[in-house]
Amino acid sequence: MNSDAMLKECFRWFGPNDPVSLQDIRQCGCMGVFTSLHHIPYGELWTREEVRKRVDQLAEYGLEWSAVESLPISEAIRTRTGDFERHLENYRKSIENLAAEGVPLIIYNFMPALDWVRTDLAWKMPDGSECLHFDPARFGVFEMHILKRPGAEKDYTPAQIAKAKAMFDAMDEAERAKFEKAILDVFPGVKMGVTLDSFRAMLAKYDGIDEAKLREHYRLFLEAVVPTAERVGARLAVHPDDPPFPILGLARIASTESDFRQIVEMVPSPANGLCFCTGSLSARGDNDLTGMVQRLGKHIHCVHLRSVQRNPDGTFYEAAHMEGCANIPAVMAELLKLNDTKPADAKLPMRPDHGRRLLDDLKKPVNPNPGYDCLGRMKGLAELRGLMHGLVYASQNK
Ligand code: DNO
Repeated sequence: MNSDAMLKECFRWFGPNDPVSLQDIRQCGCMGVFTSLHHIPYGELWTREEVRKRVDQLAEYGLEWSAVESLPISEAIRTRTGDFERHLENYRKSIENLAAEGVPLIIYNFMPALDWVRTDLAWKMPDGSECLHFDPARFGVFEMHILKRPGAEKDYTPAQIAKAKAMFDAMDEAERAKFEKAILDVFPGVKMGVTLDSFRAMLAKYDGIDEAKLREHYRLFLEAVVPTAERVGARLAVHPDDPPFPILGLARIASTESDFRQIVEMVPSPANGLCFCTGSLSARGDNDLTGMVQRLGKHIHCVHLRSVQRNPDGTFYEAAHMEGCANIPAVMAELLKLNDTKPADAKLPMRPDHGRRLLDDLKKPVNPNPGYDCLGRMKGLAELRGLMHGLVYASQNK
């Protein structure tokens, strides 16, 4: 194995409004970014011109557009209602336009209603840094006592139900209102300022869409877009559910190895692949990360690296990149072996996912993109880069 086996080092970039600039990203030692055209509404067309503008903007800083994250799938497509045929046509055209401009790798997710979910975006660690945190009981307060979703109790353990009740009972009216807003505001997949009623309406769109139905919609989506992707040499990569278990009664179909197996077998094609996100996947103890790389490797198109610390009560927080429950050195060793076998035009790009908020970032205005401050990710990337160099060196000097 030589240095060609190293994953391509990238950062996520949220576009011109991202407080972390392209120059910052360049200085962190990245060769590319994962980014999206965030100004284009979900379902609408990405024209060649808009894509080229972004490619040129990145090139000014010597950066490539390593992966599109994401080319979002509209709720109409997921639920197969309203404008979904037109959105699918736009999706195909956008894939063509991206490929034509030299951007063939496209990440998306198939999570209903919401992208990733946490209950606290600024969880204080003993060293004063902050990270993202999920507490099922806290979420339960919201779901069982504020949203009052019928049947929500079924998703909780008796201990979590009791804890949620105690937390709710201890709050007065003002605290409850504050709590409701805090939870609604931390749904990163939702525009800030959503009300409880509009949130209920979002969820209602999925009434009657159980796991089997959602899988069917997903298959129909893949059948509609994968042939186009294959024809133009694009590669689609599905991001795992985050967290990888059911929430809010919504179906989950991209959480486990067997889910991913079904996804790649549903519409077999080199264009139908995976974004391997160790952070999302490691929030479940039964996901064998190294085994997944070994067994699903040929379908993996790109990588997100981070780790979470799971606790016995079901809470988890985002650990530092080399800490927590995911064995990142072991996963990295497998990823390097895998990448070594990939052709030059399909080498895996990776980005250190969510970092801690630490050092000077704590003194700056809160980043609108939780988890995406610069310094924590720079630390993560530095550790991952060192790990890759060490593993390559060790393989050459056995
Ligand atoms: C969180 C990210 C996700 C991911 C999307 C892909 O930080 O990993 O938001 O970008 O789910 O569509």
